[in-house]
Amino acid sequence: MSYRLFGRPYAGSLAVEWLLEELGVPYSRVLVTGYRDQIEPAWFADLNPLRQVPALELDDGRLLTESGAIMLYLAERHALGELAPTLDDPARLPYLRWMSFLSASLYPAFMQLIHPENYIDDPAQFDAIKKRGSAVLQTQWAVLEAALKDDGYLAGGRLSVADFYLVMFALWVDDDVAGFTTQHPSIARLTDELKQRPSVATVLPRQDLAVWGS
Ligand SMILES: N[C@@H](CCC(=O)N[C@@H](CS)C(=O)NCC(=O)O)C(=O)O
Repeated sequence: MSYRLFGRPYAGSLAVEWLLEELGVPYSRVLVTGYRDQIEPAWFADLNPLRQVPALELDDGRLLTESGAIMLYLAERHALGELAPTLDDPARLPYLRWMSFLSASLYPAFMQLIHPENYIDDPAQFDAIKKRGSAVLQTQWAVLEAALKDDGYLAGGRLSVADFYLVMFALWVDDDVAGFTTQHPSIARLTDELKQRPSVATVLPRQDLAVWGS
C-alpha cells in the first residue's frame, strides 16, 4: 500500500505531508507547480480538473481532493481513536466543527488574501479584496484562539488532526503580520509543540522546490 501526494512547498499539502509522516504509512510526493493553464505537469489537469493541490492518490487508484477530506480520511483510516475522535466520543463534535471551519472558512479567507485574482478580474480591486480577506481572517484567528485557550487543543483537550491542520495555516501567516504570536498565545504554543514532533520536524526542512517530490 502506498499513497501519492500531489503538492508543493508550504501549500495546502503541508498538513497532509505531516499527517502521512505522523501515521508512518508509505507515500511518495509529486511536485505540482504553476496555476491554472500554467500547471506543471500538464497531465495533472486531467487527474484533477480543479488544478489544485493537495490531491491524494489512494492505493486503489482513486483520487481524493480537498485538504479537509484528505485529513479526515487518513486519520479515520489509520488513527481512529487517536488523532480522530470516534463516533461516540464527545470530542467528535468540536473535531468536525473545526475541521469544517478550517477548510470552509479559514482556507478561503487566506486565498482571498494571497490570490485576489481568483476573486476579481480588475487588478485595481485587488487591494480591496485583500483588505477584506485580512479583516475576516483576524476575526477567525480570534475565534480559534478562544477555542484553544482552555485546554490547548481544538477537540477534547488532546491532539487531533484538526490541530495539525490549524498549525499549517498559522505557518502561512506572514512574519510581518505585527503581533500575531503575542495576540494568539495559544496558537503560538500549539505551533511550537507541533514543530517539536518528529513528523513536523522531518517535513518542514523539505519545503523547498529543489527537493519537494524528490
Ligand atoms: N478547497 C481546496 C483548496 C485548495 C487550494 O486552494 N489549493 C491551492 C494551493 S494552497 C491551489 O492549488 N490553488 C490553485 C488554484 O486555485 O488555481 C482544499 O481544501 O484542498
